[in-house]
Amino acid sequence: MDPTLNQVLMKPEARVGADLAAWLALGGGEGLANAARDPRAIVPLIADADLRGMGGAGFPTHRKWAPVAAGPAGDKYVICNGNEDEPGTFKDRFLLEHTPHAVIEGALIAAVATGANHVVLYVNPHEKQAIAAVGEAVRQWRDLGHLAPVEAAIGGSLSLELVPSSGLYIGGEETAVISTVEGGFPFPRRKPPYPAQSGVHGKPTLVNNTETFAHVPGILRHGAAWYRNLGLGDASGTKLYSLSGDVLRPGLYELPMGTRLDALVFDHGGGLLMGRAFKAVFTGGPSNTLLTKNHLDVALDFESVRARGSRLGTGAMIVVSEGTSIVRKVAEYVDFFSHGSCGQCPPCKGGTYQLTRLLNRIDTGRGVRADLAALENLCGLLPGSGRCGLVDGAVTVVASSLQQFRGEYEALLIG
Ligand code: L3W
Repeated sequence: MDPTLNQVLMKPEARVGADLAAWLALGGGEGLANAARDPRAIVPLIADADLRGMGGAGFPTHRKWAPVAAGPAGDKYVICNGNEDEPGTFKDRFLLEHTPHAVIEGALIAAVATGANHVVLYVNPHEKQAIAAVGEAVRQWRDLGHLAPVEAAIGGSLSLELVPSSGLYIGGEETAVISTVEGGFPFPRRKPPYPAQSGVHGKPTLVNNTETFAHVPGILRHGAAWYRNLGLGDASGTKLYSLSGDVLRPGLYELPMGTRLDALVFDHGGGLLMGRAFKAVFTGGPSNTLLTKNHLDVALDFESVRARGSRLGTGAMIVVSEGTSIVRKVAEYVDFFSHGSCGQCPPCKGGTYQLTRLLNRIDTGRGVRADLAALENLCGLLPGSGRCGLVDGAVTVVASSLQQFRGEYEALLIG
C-alpha cells in the first residue's frame, strides 16, 4: 500500500519548513483568506467537519472555539500546544518542523473565529529543530505583512509569538500551559473554570494541540465534506498515528481516522519484530487502558476506541510482543509519570512514587502478595486526587494491566 495515499499534513511536497513563500505557492493562505471573508461561518464549519482535539481528549474543537468567540471583548488568547512529551508520541514535532505554516495558519484562523488578539506558539525547547522552524516561520508571517487579513478581521493589532515551554511533561497540560504563558511554573489548575472562560490573565483562552490546528487550513480551503470524507466509517479526517515498540517499521503514519489497529500494526508497521506474536498495545500514550489481541479489529477513532473501553489519546500506539514483560513496561511508564508529577498535589506525587516502588519490587522478583494488594488499594484510592489527570492516567494503566495480565504479576511474586 502506498503510504502517502491519504496524506494531507505529511504530503512530501507540503514539507516546506519555514519557507512562507513556498507554503503560499502551494495554496497556503487560501484557508485564512476564506476565514477572514466570513468569520462567523468558521465555528459552524469546524463543527460540520467534526474536527476533534488531537492532544489526547478528542474533545469537539468547535465546542472550545464557540465560548471563546462568545466571551467578552478585549484581550483573548489562542495557544498552540506544542509541548508534546507523552511517551510514544512524536507527531507534533514533525508538523512544527516540516510544515509550521499549516499550524500557524490554523491558529490564525482560530484567532479570526474567536476575535483573539494574541496567538502563542508554545513549543517544547528540547525540540530544537521545531523551535528554529517555528521561530523563523513566525518572523516571516510578521515581517512580510501577512497578518493584515487577521488584523482587519479582528479589528485591531495581533501579537504572534513563539513561547518556549518549560520542557517539562506537565507543561503540556492545558492549565499548566496557561501558567507558563503567564510567566509562572507549569502548575496545573482545577477545571472548571475552563480556559475558554478564564485562561491567560483571566481572559478567554483557546488551547488546542498542534495537530488540531494543522487540520484547520484544509477544512477552510476545501470544506467540511472534504474533511469528513477523508475518514473511514463515521470518523472524519486523517490522523497522525505514532507507531513504536516491537514492530518492524516504527514511525509516524498519517492515515484515515478510523484505520483499524491490525492494519496499522501489520500492513503499515510490517508486523512484529522477529515474527513474534502480538500481545498488547499501550494506546494514546501509556495512560489509558491497554488494548490486547482481542482488540486488533478496533477502528482507531475516538468513539470506536472508547466503545472498547480505552481511549485513542494522542494516537500513539506502543506495541508489545509476546516475550516482553508488561509489568516492566508499566513500571517504566509509571516511573515516568512519577517524575513528571509537578508536586503540588501530595496524593499524586506520593501515589505515583509508591506505585513505581511496588511495581519495581514485583518486576525485580522481590514482590509478595501484599504488594499486589497494595497496588490494587492505591488504584482505588488515588483517582480524582489531583488537580489534573496525571495521577488518574498512571492508575488507569496499572489497573488495566492488573486486570488483563494478572497472571504475569502473580508469576513474579515470591510469597
Ligand atoms: C469549554 C466546556 N471547554 C471540556 C475542554 C477542556 C480541554 C478539553 C478536554 O486531557 C487527555 C488527558 C491525557 N467548555 C469544556 C471544555 N472542555 N469541557 O475540552 O478536556 P479534558 O479535561 O478531558 O482534557 P485534557 O486535560 O486536555 C487530555 C490524555 O489526553 N493523553 C494525552 C496526553 C498528551 C500529552 C502530550 O504530550 N501531548 O501529554 C493521552 O491519553 O492523559 O487525559 O481542553 O478545557 N464545558
